[in-house]
Amino acid sequence: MGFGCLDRLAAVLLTALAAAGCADAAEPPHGGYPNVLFVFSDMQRARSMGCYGDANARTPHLDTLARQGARFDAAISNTPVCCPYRACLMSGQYAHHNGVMSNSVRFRPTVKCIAETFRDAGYETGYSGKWHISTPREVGKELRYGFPESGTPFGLYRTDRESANVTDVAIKFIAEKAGGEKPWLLFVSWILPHSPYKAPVGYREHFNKIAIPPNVPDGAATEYAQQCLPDYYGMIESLDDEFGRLVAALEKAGVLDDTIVVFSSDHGDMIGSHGLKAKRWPYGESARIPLLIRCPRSIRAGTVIADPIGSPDIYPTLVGLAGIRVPDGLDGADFSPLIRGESSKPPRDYVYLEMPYAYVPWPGWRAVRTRDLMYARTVDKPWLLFDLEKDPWQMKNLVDDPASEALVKQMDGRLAAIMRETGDSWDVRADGGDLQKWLPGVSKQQGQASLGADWPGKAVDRTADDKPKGRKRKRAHASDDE
Ligand SMILES: [Ca+2]
Repeated sequence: MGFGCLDRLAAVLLTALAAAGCADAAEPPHGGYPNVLFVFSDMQRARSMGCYGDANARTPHLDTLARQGARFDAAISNTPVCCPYRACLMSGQYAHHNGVMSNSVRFRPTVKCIAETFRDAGYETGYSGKWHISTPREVGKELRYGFPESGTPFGLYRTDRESANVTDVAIKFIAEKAGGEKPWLLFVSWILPHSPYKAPVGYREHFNKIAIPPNVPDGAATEYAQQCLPDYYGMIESLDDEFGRLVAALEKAGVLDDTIVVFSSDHGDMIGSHGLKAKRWPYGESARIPLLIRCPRSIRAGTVIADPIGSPDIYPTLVGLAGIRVPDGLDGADFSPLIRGESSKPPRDYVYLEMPYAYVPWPGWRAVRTRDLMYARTVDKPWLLFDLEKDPWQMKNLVDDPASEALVKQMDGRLAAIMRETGDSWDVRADGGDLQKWLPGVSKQQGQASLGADWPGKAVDRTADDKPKGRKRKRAHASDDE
């Protein structure tokens, strides 16, 4: 029996007792349906916060959230770049099922989206901040799939990096809904700590002494990390302050303990690790994200979950935590029994990652992340295998190690089976968006990827015959890689 069931039963009993003059008004509101506040940043890797063991970070509010709730140590962005993550989050579907396999590709979910499910269960919904799927450029107007069609539009993304504006909208929503008849679902989407690396005034100065991660090679990569990281951590500290304001608003409204509070991010950022920049890589700095969930009515404080969980799992898990029936047809799984401690076994013991367009030769890379291993391949060959228990910084690639030959073969077979089961293939294609920018050899590849390290796309000599056929070349929409 979950949060919703228990609390609704308690609510019914307490309401009956109250009617008989036997109880005060301490019952859970809304028949036991909790509010849901989902807060996420942009480009924040898991190892960027105190609660994830990063001594560089100053994140007291988020560390408190982790202490009071559940911390996921292997939360993975399945397709670690902006629009694909958001499409997975909204639909609970893999990129090759919802259509968004790169940025600015049209969102085509074939299921009810998360806000539609909550709305149809009686929730009010709200969204503040960066949206970035189904934008006016793609479909003529901004489609919100169950969220009200208002809020900070994507158009402000280029100019409005003021997290406080996004927080203010959310605080207003929380205050307005306090004491209302319906529970609510609110998403808060900050753009920081996305590049350009520029912390709000007064924050960079807190990070003059930064420990550079051991997987950043000497030379250009280290210089790049030294230059970027103080601002990166400064932006994250500023978000922590904003997060503190949200928690204070919940307390002021008297709904903190009646609200499932989540913090996460859409993907990480390499910032020099392995000699690379940006995201779209399967490495931990790019694909591993923070995921914290506080819900004192059903989640024990200090819960730590080592099992991998992916972006499409968030939707069914939040629905499950709220006590609403999970819709059919989602790729994601409901982890709520695991989080509540009702089950010791995760609903799935791996996360499947797919990146059809970026850096490596068309059609990209695929990967599988288990609790202890990360394995990735390109269409041509096995690429990366890391033993995460022994090698958390992913510095010893075992893929060509003769002693790991059997393990490589086993993981490769497993990845091929997952691809078949999920209906993915190396021939999956999407039209439009920014896809052409990610062909090996074009300026996007050259400008964003490498700080001198070898990477699979670098040495590829593409001929005209290799290029995807049947697609009209056109100017891509995005001017940056969000
Ligand atoms: Ca992003």
